[in-house]
Amino acid sequence: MSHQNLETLDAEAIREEFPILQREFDGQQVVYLDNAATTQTPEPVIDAMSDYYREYNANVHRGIHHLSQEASIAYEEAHDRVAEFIGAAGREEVIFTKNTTEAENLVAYSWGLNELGPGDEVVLTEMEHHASLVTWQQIGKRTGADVKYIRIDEDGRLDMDHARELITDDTAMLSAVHVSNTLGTVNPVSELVDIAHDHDALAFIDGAQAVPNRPVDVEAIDADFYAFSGHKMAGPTGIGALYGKQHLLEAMQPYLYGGGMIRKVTFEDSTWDDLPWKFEPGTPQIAEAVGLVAAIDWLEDIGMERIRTHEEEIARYAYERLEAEDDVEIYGPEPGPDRGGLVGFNLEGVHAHDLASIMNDHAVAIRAGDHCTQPLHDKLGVSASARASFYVYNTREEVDKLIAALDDARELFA
Ligand code: C6P
Repeated sequence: MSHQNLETLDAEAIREEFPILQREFDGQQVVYLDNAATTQTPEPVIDAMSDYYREYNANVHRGIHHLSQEASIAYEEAHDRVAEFIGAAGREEVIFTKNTTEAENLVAYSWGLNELGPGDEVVLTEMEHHASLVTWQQIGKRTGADVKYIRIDEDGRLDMDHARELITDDTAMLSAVHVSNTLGTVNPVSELVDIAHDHDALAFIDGAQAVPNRPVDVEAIDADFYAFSGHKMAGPTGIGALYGKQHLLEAMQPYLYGGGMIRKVTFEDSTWDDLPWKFEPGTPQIAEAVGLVAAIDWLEDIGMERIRTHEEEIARYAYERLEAEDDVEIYGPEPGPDRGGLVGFNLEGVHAHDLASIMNDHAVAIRAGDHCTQPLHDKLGVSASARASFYVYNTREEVDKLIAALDDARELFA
């Protein structure tokens, strides 16, 4: 199905490409509002992966038979497609990882363990996901580097004056989320990267919640590293990507060792293959790479700008409906260009887990908990929050179902 002839995004038509969205629980069609955790998969992506297993499944890089050649070409070219999608110079700058978390660890272990020491500082934000927060915290403990956090203000935006204060010549690495998975805040990442570069620090941007739903150009942002996950962008689980500037990746030690990443091995020593293979040891995620390419093709056919607009609209509608409820507290900035497609909130007197459970009785899937941002929840003064997160296929009617279910929660718990 081509989406190009539609002036605005037609969520109803798009839904038809997702068999899972037709599922019913107790006679109610599922309302899937947990897209920041993982998105659903459209037929073309499922078909691409199934075609791979039906038609050209083989190991890559090492075979000279037809099947291996086809699989190798598909796998290698997947790097080119991802590079093009995010504005990287070429496949050398795109390393496939398991997910965003592994991409964070790759840089933290490969670069951080070797380059950081006492006196160095790693600057994070208070809204970091545990994927970067826990990782850099541990690397800090092992290297003696200090970890500092840029404050958020009352609206859930970064305090940029504090950022300018905190990032100094002692800063070696800045790591920041592009879009917060808890507050929905879209951070001014180019500005953050510029501040880091003014002090000769490197900048890692966590794009897990950005790449799925807005155009991202890593060169325009000028990030040194940028990471995202396939499963949050209509693609498969098990694959994510780390973008890194070529000269930095070239200077870094491999993170994992084994076959497929070496050039020459003797009993005494080994040398490494070219980028990106140097960072991709062992049999990689071949079917998943094929699925990721299909997801990118599918998203680009809709248009990333239209996806952003749609998400902003749905999130604005959800925000306004929730804001109209006196007993609902919403976290993060007001709707606008610096708020992404999710709304985190709490209903007074009802624990977020109980709320999610009531929603589930209505087949409305939301997430409740700390969303892997425990320190941020401490800062907000709550142990958990509920979160509705949207994607291309969500509609206003689905938001209405979420709002309607609030009454049940009040009756039962408040
Ligand atoms: N956030 C959520 O429900 P992985 O799990 O490696 O694909 O992504 C980790 C990650 C990193 N950064 C951000 C900003 C994220 O939101 C996530 C994943 C999910 O919010 C699971 S906690």
